[in-house]
Amino acid sequence: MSESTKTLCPYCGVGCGLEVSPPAARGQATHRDSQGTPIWKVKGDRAHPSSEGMVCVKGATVSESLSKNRLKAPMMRESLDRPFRRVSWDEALDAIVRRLQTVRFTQGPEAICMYGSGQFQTEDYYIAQKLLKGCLGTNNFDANSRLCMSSAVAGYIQSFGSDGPPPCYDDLEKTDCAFLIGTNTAECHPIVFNRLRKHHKRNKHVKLIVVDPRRTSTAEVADLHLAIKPGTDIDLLNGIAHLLLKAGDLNTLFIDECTSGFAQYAQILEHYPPDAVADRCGISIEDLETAARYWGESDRVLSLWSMGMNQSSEGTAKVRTLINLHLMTAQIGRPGAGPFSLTGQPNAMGGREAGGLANLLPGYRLVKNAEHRREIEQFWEVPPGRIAPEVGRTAWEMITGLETGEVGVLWIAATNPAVSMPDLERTKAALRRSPFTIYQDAYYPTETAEFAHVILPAAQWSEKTGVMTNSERTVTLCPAFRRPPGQARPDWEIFAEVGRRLGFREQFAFANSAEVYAEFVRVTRDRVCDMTGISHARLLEQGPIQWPCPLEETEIANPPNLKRLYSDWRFPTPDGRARFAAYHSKGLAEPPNPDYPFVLTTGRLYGHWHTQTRTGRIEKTTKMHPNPFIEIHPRHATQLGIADGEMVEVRSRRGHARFPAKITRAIAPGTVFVPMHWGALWADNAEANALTHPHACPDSGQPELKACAVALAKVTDANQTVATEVTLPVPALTS
Ligand SMILES: Nc1nc2c(c(=O)[nH]1)N[C@H]1C(S)=C(S)[C@@H](COP(=O)(O)OP(=O)(O)OC[C@H]3O[C@@H](n4cnc5c(=O)[nH]c(N)nc54)[C@H](O)[C@@H]3O)O[C@H]1N2
Ligand SMILES: Nc1nc2c(c(=O)[nH]1)N[C@H]1C(S)=C(S)[C@@H](COP(=O)(O)OP(=O)(O)OC[C@H]3O[C@@H](n4cnc5c(=O)[nH]c(N)nc54)[C@H](O)[C@@H]3O)O[C@H]1N2
Ligand code: SF4
Ligand SMILES: [Mo]
Repeated sequence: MSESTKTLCPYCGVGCGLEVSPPAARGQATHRDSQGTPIWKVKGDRAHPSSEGMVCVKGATVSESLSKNRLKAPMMRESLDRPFRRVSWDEALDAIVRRLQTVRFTQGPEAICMYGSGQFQTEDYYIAQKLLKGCLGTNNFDANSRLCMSSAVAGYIQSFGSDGPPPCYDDLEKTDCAFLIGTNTAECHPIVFNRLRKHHKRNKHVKLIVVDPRRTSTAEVADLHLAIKPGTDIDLLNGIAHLLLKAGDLNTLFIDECTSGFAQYAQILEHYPPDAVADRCGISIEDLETAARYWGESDRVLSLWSMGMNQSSEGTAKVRTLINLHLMTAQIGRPGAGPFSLTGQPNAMGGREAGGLANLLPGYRLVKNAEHRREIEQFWEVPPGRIAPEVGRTAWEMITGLETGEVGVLWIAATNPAVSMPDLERTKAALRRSPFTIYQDAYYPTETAEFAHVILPAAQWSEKTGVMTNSERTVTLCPAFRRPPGQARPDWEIFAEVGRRLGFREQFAFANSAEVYAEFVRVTRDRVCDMTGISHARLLEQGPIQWPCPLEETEIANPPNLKRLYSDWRFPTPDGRARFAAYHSKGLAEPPNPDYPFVLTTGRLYGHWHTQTRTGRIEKTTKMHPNPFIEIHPRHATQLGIADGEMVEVRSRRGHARFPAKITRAIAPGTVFVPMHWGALWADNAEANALTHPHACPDSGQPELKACAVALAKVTDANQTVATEVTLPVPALTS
């Protein structure tokens, strides 16, 4: 392998194209990681349509993480208090199959759960759906996207009749007004931000509005920063709509011909006059009016959102309320306009296509729809009625199912719930009670390994071939260009092998991932996400392809322009109309009170990725963000007698943690911020999720990871507590 390989960055949902080349061309110096292993060179792929050669620090340094602390062989133990012993694949798979069969025939298939990830490739996702939903007959497959994108999915489905972000990245350079709400785009979707920022700088008329309780690096460059109180997004959005309505800034033709439910929505808006809204949001009336004016006066409005909207006990309502604004002004289906949810993970989009949540089936279908179940049963050649009619357990319901004993097997793959789930003490206690946990990851140790009975080594990006879809629906092939370490295997191969051992031979007779993908795209025919024109071979030959891409379009000379969804203003609802939603704001699930007077919000930093399994092993990114911290407004720091860098004890109703204070005016008074990246392996007692609660949106099941009530105190010698000690059994891993 001496040629360079074109692939996709395996971090965020921007989905930048990368070009990687082997550690050293003949006669050149070899780059090595800190453990002395030669590393692959990475640069941006100029030919990739989404990123045009740009990359951020995470993409640029990814190859340094690929060889360190890798899991190389399966391991097993009888109970969590025993050490792991190295076992063969055969022995591990036998134990898994035996346990699956026992649980299936004693407790029923609904006692089997898999918790997967937006870091799967589409092939991994698809095979997992076929195994759980089609063969075993349980919809208990959920992914970490439940904590991430599920409110966007529910919002799109309810408003438009289908999932699928309508805009594309070209719209970043075509818009007159970018409305960024609940997204720190500069740090979390840096290349999307670069494209938007260039356009904003070059064109003086272009407005950039940022809605975020923190003055993030995204907010720094905005024309208007609305530092709303956490959880007041619906107030703000309804308040903007109220003003648009009053000013007559609507598109009545679009409302009449292409939507339903406007009258009810207009009624709700009466309750959102500017003075009341400004007061509830904690912003000035003037700023609110400016936002409405920017929106109303712009020909093309593009909204971008992410976790500040989705991770909420009213996440779906927030998303739909934002979509309302687009519907009343017909800001959709045309260049530079539309509601654009930025996906978090590299392939959360592919997961949605493949049906990778407990309420979904492949090809943007729904478990609750009998016709959809029948179509998939026929496609998979399983008996009618095999796919359960009930929605499966969400990620959090898997945890509560462990508490009640209803879950007999929990299979976790490509996610680290012992850091990323809400209410960590409760999560860990439930994991400790699990009768049988399979954990399939690329690295060892991770925090979740402590809770596993069987550990399976996964080949990761760079070691397996598969596809991923980014936020703008562009599908990129990620070919294997390195060998997996030790005995690690691609996730889909592990699932397929278990399927065959369970007796489903025909269903899992795939020779390679190209065959898996070929089967998958057939199930998307005539759906909104039609990908029948895409194959591994075409991706390899032509480069990335955006969907919809029906096979027929690839065979005609001038295919229609499908860059944006709904450019004909017809929507995939029964009457072809998009639906307004009339929601009142409910506010936070756990509002502050005198005992817990602060709202804690949590989120991300530019250089780190989630639970640090990769970025914690890269010199540059760890230097960038060496320590956890808590952002506190100077006013409260003074009240509490806390100086910059001093330790602060933070308590919620569920747990406690401690962080050095970072005193800054970038955080609104009354709110504090902690990054999510430090689990038990990377710092003592600095887990954001020790504090958060699991209360979730009733429509999407997405927990409110963005807000909980906390109390703060300065750590003095007198109240020093002993830091939590974590000891993971670490057997020798090299063969
Ligand atoms: N560097 C980096 N980039 C990443 C990731 C990473 O780990 N590191 N992860 C990826 C993933 S999976 C995801 S999901 C995305 C997340 O991308 P983002 O959603 O942009 O990131 P977060 O920091 O989680 O949260 C965004 C902002 O929401 C604000 N916020 C909190 N509460 C509210 C509220 O009530 N209303 C509003 N309007 N805003 C609020 C926070 O202050 C925060 O600045 O990032 C992706 N990109
Ligand atoms: N407080 C708080 N909590 C949050 C959030 C927040 O904003 N605040 N955000 C939530 C969101 S949006 C997300 S997406 C989650 C993310 O949370 P997690 O999913 O727990 O985070 P990661 O660190 O990305 O974990 C991915 C794991 O998959 C492994 N892996 C990588 N590639 C592969 C592969 O190909 N196969 C296998 N089997 N394993 C692989 C990595 O080694 C790593 O252990 O966190 C959620 N939790
Ligand atoms: S913006 Fe996202 S996809 Fe692009 S290089 Fe950075 S982490 Fe990778
Ligand atoms: Mo995410």
